Amino acid sequence: MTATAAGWRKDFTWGVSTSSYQIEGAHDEDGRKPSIWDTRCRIAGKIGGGDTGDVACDHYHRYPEDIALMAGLGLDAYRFSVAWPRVLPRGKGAPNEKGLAFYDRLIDALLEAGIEPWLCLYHWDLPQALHDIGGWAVRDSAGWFADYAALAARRYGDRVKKWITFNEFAVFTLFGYAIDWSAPGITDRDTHLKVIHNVNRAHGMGVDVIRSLVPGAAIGAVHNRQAVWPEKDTDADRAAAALLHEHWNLAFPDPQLLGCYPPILGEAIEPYVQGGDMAQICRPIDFFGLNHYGPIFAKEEPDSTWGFAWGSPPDDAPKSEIGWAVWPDAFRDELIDLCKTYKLPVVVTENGCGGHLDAPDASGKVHDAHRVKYLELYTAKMREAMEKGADVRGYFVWSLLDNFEWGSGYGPRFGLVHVDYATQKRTPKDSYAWYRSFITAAKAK
Ligand code: IFM
Repeated sequence: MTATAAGWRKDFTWGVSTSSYQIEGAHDEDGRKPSIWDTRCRIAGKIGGGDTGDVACDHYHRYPEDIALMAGLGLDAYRFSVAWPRVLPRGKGAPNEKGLAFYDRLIDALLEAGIEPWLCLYHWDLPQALHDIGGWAVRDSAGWFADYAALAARRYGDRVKKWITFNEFAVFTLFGYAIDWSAPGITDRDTHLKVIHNVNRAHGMGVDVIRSLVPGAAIGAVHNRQAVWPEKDTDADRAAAALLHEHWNLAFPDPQLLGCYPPILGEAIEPYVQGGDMAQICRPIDFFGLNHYGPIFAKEEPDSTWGFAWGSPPDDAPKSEIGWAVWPDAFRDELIDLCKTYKLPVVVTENGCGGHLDAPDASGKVHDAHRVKYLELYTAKMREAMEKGADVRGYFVWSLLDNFEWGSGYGPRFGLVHVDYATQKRTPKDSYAWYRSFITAAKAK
């Protein structure tokens, strides 16, 4: 089904996304133990401003206020992630009842507000205890993940019907195991290859577990996908872009949905693939979660783990305040291409605009015209893609709140709601009002 000229499809899902480590805080409360991000935040020089997620947006205590903000938007759904080290402090073994109970409260309050919970199992906060015994680099990790998925499915499956195994496989594996931009900060080709394969196996095992334990579940995986273009029009940068494209766009969706690795990576990963693995990875799912912001650029970098590095967008390309290319046509093209390639309904699980200048003015208002403009452009292109046949079923803005932006700390702000980190005061921005009106209009037609 596609969008008609008269309006958005009636069952289209409008939502916002967040993740556990970026908003919850309460890092050592009620039995939670460290994740690899808590560890990274304690290494000097790794995070902008020396920031940590210790307190973040204090969502652990303020979730009722945050749900009221969601309700004020008129949302259908909220995508959040469970912090693995909150519910299984050592990653496996004894669950933590107090941690599990937090997500009970969150889910119940969402349902009471008429907002459907979309639960993501992994948004990068691997329990440190599991990393200490090998983490994603060892084959056992897929089983640890499946056991964690079973715990969550048994506990929440009566109320949660939308399940996501992982968020942005390529980002946390590439940045964490090949480029030292994310936890755990390893830069080793073989480790990276093992991690890619084990995370793919974990996804497949997680899908099976959720399918068997949650009747009526719709299961998806969230991939970041965007065009990868060479920084310069040279053979070397074109080769860098081709390799980054495999890592960024294909290393996870292809094995999970087509049953094979892309060619260059496939050859490198072969030594780690055992009999039966590919069938275990390629399990039927219900939707493709797309996180998309704008195209990325690659350049040759012989001294790096894979021979490529991040390039810069052309000087004259439109960019967000944080320097990311703003290219709405590429979003439309990606949506169309995705639907053709993987033949699954697509849900845009993240799209949004980062800035570092959002701040309340003298009257206390936050005028983020740059974000309103971005969202207008991107939703219009999503609509165009749907008119051209892309089967898009939902759209989630990243993010409800300004939050902890990983290695950049609290500098970049992506929220529809401004957070004053000193006082935890929430102030809806102009983009919040825009999204509320947009949703109201989309539902009215
Ligand atoms: O903050 C991140 C999120 O955790 C994953 N997707 C991109 C966002 C903005 O960088």
